[in-house]
Amino acid sequence: MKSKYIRLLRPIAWITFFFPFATGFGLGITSKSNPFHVIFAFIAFISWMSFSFIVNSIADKDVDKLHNGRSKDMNLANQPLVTGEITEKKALYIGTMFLFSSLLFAWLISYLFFLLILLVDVFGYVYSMPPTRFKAKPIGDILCNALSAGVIFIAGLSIGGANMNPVMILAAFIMASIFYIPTVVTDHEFDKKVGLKTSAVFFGPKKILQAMYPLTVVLVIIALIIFLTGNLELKVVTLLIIIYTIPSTLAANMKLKGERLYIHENWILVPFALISAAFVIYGILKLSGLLIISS
Ligand code: GPP
Ligand code: MG
Repeated sequence: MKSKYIRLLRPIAWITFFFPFATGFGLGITSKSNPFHVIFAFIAFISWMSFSFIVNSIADKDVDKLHNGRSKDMNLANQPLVTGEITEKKALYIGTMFLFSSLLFAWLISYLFFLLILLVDVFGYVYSMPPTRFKAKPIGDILCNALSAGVIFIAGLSIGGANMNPVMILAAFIMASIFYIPTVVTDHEFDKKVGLKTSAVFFGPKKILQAMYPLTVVLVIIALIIFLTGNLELKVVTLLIIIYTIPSTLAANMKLKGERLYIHENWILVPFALISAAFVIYGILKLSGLLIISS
């Protein structure tokens, strides 16, 4: 089994948020950007994710012990807080360190980056912890995740500061809402069993998956606006968004049999990881001056 710290932090599950962050980084960076800011930003991102997932494992301890391993990056029943390998007090201590680390490194970049990281830290906390615990509130779960993805996309963009396009930011938020839906549906069976009133439990898997259709229509309209008005980089990105989102929405809706969505988590994690890696490489090439994009 993986180390207890890896099971506490769940880095594989970060991919869903790394995707908007890496995309923002790749689009926002220029050859004039400060390489140290890039390093600090990645440390701030890792610290934010670590903080959010530690808070989540503390808040979910009593439900995670009932998990059967289905449709997740790991069997949550093996979390070190459930098995007793890490105490809640120690987890809280490590979590607090990561919170400070996220804010410290963000502060070293810019005032805006600091505010954005502070905001996603707050989202990470209110998503999992009572009294808000938005993860167990219909719509609250989707909004909290989509807003976090939107804000971390802005943070990624802001490292270099190029392409800070409000319409593109809106597209990122809507795309995150769309892709969060299948993940909450694959969790439906377990969440219902343990009494978590997520959007999928409240509205039912079929209805919530169908909500992907109007959201995809709105996203395509926004993407077309960006395509017609934006620079070459944004044109390519919006084309990719359209090519990727339409089949995903159709496939997710087709793969529901009864109340169970037959989608393996890798169906989202692998493409997200590959696209993120491509944007990180693209960003590094731009930063190093090897790739010059004229806008
Ligand atoms: C997993 O949530 C935890 C996160 C997505 C971190 C939250 C961070 C935000 C900034 C919103 P979960 O408890 O719903 O899923 P799982 O059952 O996989 O732990
Ligand atoms: Mg959890």
